[in-house]
Amino acid sequence: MNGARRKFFQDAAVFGAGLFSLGDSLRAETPEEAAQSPRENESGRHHSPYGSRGPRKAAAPAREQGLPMVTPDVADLTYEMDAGVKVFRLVAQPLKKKIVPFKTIDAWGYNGSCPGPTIQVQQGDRVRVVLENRLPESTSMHWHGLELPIEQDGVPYISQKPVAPGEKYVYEFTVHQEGTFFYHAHSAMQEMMGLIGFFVAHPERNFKPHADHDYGLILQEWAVLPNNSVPNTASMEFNWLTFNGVSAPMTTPLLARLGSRVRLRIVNLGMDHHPIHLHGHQFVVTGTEGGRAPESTWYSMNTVLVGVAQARVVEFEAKYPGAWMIHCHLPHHMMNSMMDLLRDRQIQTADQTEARAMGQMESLAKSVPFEHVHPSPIAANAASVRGFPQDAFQEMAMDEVVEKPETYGLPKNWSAGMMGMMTMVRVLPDKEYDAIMMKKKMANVLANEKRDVNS
Ligand SMILES: [Cu+2]
Repeated sequence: MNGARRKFFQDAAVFGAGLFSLGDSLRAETPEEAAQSPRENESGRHHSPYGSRGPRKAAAPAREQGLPMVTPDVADLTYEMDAGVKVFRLVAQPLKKKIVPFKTIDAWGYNGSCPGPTIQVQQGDRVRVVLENRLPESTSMHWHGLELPIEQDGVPYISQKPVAPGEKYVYEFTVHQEGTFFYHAHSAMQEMMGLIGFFVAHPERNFKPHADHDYGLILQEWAVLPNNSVPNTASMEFNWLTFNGVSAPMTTPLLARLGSRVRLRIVNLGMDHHPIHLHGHQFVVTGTEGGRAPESTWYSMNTVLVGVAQARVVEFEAKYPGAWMIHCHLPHHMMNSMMDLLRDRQIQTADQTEARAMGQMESLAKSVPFEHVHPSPIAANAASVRGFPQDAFQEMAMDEVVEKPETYGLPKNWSAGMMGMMTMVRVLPDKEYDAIMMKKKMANVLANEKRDVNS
């Protein structure tokens, strides 16, 4: 029994003997292994990208099993094996997507998820994807960055007939590359409705240096006017910015053990390029949408511009404990749309110091349907200062509303500082890291029990 494993059992004991009635599945993993497990789907079951039967035994023994990527707030897509082919199923469909606690939009996605569930395969795999179209219009699927036969490229009329509503279409190809790719509908407006997902191909041989954590973020932007729930895909301006389909503070923090090496893959499918900034650490770009970048090209930075249709893979040593922001640095992309709360009201004057305008700002902030606070103090003479308010009523702390194991232990009102295209990497010493992993396990167990009771 190694140290981490022993530690796990010590922590487990703190949670009481009841834990040990939970079965072998809970005990099967060390926290480290759990951290490397792919996220669970809605039903709470684990789904390895290598399938429930483990890595394919028939595969060439030279292939090394990679560390699965975790896509916070998005599940992995499971597959079935059919004569050596990994078979995935994607259903394109309209769905409701809650992007923050006070905003749900009518997006389009796959399998009830927007962005769609993450596909993870290994270099060399033969892959089949059965696409079913439950959209009200024709669609097709493009495999962005993959080198495959033209018949599989997913461009309507050029390489295939459009997939009509109610129809299925089968794509099949061999993945000879490694890298961070994505799948998306090859129709501009459908892309802007959310029809995108990760397609990650793990290398046959693991890269060096070894990464301890592997996370993925999909950048999207939405134009949803007040009183509306349908994104305006014709807009050139965007008021909602999301990582993996949610805006901060709903984004689930990334967890990293202090001293570990973190890989972060970022892909962008919107109308803007996003400078993604990491606090407190330096990273190197180790890959692009074309695959691994040679080490001779790596140099230190802390902001990487992720252009439209690009993928950037960065890696860093999680050296310093703390909750470190990861966010787009465009100022308007670090905000949620307070204007959305205006509903039928509008600020009727350009003079923001006017009492009525301020009153409206304040009252719209109060109109959200959950408990929150504006924790920052305001000067007694604030109303007489030109330019006020700026962020005063925007920063709404809603810690309880967005609470989850990954937010455990954050300072009070942490959520007031989190908006828009923003998340954080929590670099945690062993004790805190293990405690949160334990909380995650407990939450999963409870969810599974609830499901079993209901079924
Ligand atoms: Cu941005």
